[in-house]
Amino acid sequence: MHRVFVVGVPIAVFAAAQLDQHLTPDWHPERPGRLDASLAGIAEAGLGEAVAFHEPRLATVEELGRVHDATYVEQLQRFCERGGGDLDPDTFAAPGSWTTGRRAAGAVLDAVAALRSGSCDVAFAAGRPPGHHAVPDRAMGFCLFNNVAVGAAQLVDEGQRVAIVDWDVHHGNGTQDIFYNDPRVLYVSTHESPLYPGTGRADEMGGADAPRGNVNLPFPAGTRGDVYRRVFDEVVSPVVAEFAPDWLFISAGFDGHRRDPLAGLELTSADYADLAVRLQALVPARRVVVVLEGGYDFEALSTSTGATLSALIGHGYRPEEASTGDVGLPTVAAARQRWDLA
Ligand code: OKP
Ligand code: ZN
Repeated sequence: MHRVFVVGVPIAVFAAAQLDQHLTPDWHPERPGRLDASLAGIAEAGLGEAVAFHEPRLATVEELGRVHDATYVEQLQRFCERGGGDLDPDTFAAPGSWTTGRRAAGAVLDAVAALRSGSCDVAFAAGRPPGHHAVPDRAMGFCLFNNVAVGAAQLVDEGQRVAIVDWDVHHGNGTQDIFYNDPRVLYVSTHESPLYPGTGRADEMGGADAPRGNVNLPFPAGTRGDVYRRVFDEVVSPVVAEFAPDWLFISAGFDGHRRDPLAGLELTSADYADLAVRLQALVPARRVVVVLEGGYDFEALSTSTGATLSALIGHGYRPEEASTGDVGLPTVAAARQRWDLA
């Protein structure tokens, strides 16, 4: 098939060396080097020619204010300016975290703008720290600002319908909270359970104004790609299709990979590629924004980033095989019932 690109290249990546100014303690899994590992996977996938790299801008205080309380944003700025420190037992702010955090959110806004202008087919916002645990008034679980929510909120303010599919191994409690009662945003999370942060029960299906707007799919440790493909085919795809979003954000953490040290799912990079293709089919062309969340094994970050982006532009880079197995199958059956898809 012949494809025409008006201007630019298939993949726009928003990432920058400055994102490593969010310095974390030596032992911390969310560390500088994660982005290099993720981006290295793009080269290993042979996508060099297909990718343009851009330095992301800083989200403004006003843009952050679409999802965060003004007092929290101000407090975080002052905390960083005074040298930073612990925000909770595993969330840190360094002096550079104020700009780094705003840049990670800005990367999502830039990604949306690039897709809109037609300068790319797929956009990847490769920021750190991740964002999906951050709630309106507080940092949490390595996250300072809810990057994906900042991007979604901007589109919602413009009247667009947005689906956020969060395949990070952890439940995105912050994203869920922010949009729980918002009928213009569908939030779907596959996650390992039990696991940090302990939220994400299947019976949380949306607030009074958005009664089918929140889909939680908790899976046991040991779940593999076959079961994820099934739940995407049998639950995620029909529910997202029914919602009919204009845009789809992937909260793309790669910590469900079998190599990841923080969790127990057993996905491979090829599994992520398969999931990405399924999601891309649910929105018009040039409306998929891939947002990096977690992922703490460098090799898994590389292969999974490469395989995911490759799949989204129709290349077949699969450095590992898809994984198979039945663990977690009951979650799929239960979700089909719950969502009237039986
Ligand atoms: C961030 B993201 C128990 C361990 C807490 C926090 C994990 C945050 C993951 N104190 N671990 O979703 O990848
Ligand atoms: Zn995670």
